[in-house]
Amino acid sequence: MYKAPDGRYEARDGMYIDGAWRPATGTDTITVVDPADEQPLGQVPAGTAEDIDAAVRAARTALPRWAATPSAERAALIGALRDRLVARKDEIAATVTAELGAPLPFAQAVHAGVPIAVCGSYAELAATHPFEEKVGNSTVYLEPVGVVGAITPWNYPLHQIVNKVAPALAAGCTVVLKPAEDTPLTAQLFADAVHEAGIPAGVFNLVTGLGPVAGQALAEHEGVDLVSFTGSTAVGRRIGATAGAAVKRVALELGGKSANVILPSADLAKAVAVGVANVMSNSGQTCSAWTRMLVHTDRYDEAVELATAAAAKYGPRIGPLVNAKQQARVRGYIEKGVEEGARLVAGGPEAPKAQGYFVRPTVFADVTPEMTIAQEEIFGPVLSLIRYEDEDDALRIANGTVYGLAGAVWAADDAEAVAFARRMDTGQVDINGGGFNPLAPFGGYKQSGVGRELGAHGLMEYLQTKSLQF
Ligand code: TXE
Repeated sequence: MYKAPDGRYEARDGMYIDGAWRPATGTDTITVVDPADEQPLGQVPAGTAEDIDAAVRAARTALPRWAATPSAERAALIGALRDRLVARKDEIAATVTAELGAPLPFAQAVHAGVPIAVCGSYAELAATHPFEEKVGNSTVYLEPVGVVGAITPWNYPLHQIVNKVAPALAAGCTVVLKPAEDTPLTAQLFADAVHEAGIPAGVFNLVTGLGPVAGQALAEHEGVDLVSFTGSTAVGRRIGATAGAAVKRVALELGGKSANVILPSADLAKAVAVGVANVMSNSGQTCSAWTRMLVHTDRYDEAVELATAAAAKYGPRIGPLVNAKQQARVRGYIEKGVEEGARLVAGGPEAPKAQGYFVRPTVFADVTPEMTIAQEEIFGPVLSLIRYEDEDDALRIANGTVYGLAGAVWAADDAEAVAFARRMDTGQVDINGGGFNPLAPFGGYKQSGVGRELGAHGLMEYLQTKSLQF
């Protein structure tokens, strides 16, 4: 009935709680589907509030000992976890390819490679970060916040888990993870890697399940001290409100509508090529994607031509979207763009294949800043080219959405691009192409969220301060 494993992780029928796989308390299951051909891959249990409660209790019991474990020992265990992920790299890539639909080379390089680098960075940070500092006549201790409830989405299954779990463990927190229902196999594989690394029982716990059931139970549980959520703005708002009412810490990584600003002095061909690749990568399912390309009016037509040609070349290499709901949503946005008067120059709303949740790589020209496709997160392979008259106009457009997660600026020299980037209301900007840095803080201004992930700033999310005066 299920597709053959083909190197990927096979679904497990259980929850990883208190250091062992245990049967779920309920009988409901979630069927995991390959979005490239709509074939079922297996079933995982749909957790209940009872499963969440058991996991939170295990995490609370494990907390005092883990918090008191010397940071060098915690660092060694996070390093061992990284080594287990390295050993299972091909299996991770095959699993993400199966349940998310990502092309295998991309899954190997990005979906497996980047979280391994992030996990390694936290093994190092746990060993080197000062958890104690002197300020005048005080000693300030950085102590773990406590039990973390981590709720993750499907778009980068392993990144989203490692970005939360690695800094939490480095800080001395214990964790209950509720991963996305579309990609639970990667999460189960991760739980096995935690176990193989020898991380003590109860420090990391996994409950698979539905958002409104298991996710909500975790977000509302009074035994959780910090909720770290990545996902939609609608759910993030609710989780933020619940955490606020309970006066508990919260980290929210939500949507984006990032601007790729090409200043008149830039190398246009390079900026457009990298910009198109950025939006099409992961089939557009990236919260930090540069979905709005801002081009000076004098070079606009040339940019449209370049982007159209680049998108046309993309077709065969792009994977499907994660599920039928996302496919319908993205196609709806493409229809909306046409209705509102944007000019379709590549792709379109028609599905390119009868089977699988594919969407065509799509480029819109003549997009104005107030159109729906220029304001709302589409989460698919859809690029909007917007024209600007001068730098102030470009800045007004770049800052003219409710979001502020990422972005890019291109200019003849870095200093010119930096001057512009400093005026953008956004958390991360690539200058003339930039390049991923696992130590650079990532997170949003405005409605893109609260808090930061990655590097020392990501670690701080899981720490609280205690100062002793002498
Ligand atoms: O997100 P959800 P969906 C955006 C993107 C996408 C849209 C919808 O625009 O098109 O969100 O995606 C859990 N209490 N992003 O519907 O529902 C859920 O089980 C507690 C941006 O998949 O927010 C999953 O684990 N938890 C984004 C997680 O929340 C709940 C990545 C995310 O799912 C819950 C993904 C509840 N009531 C989508 N309801 C990014 N920022 O990277 C759901 N969940």
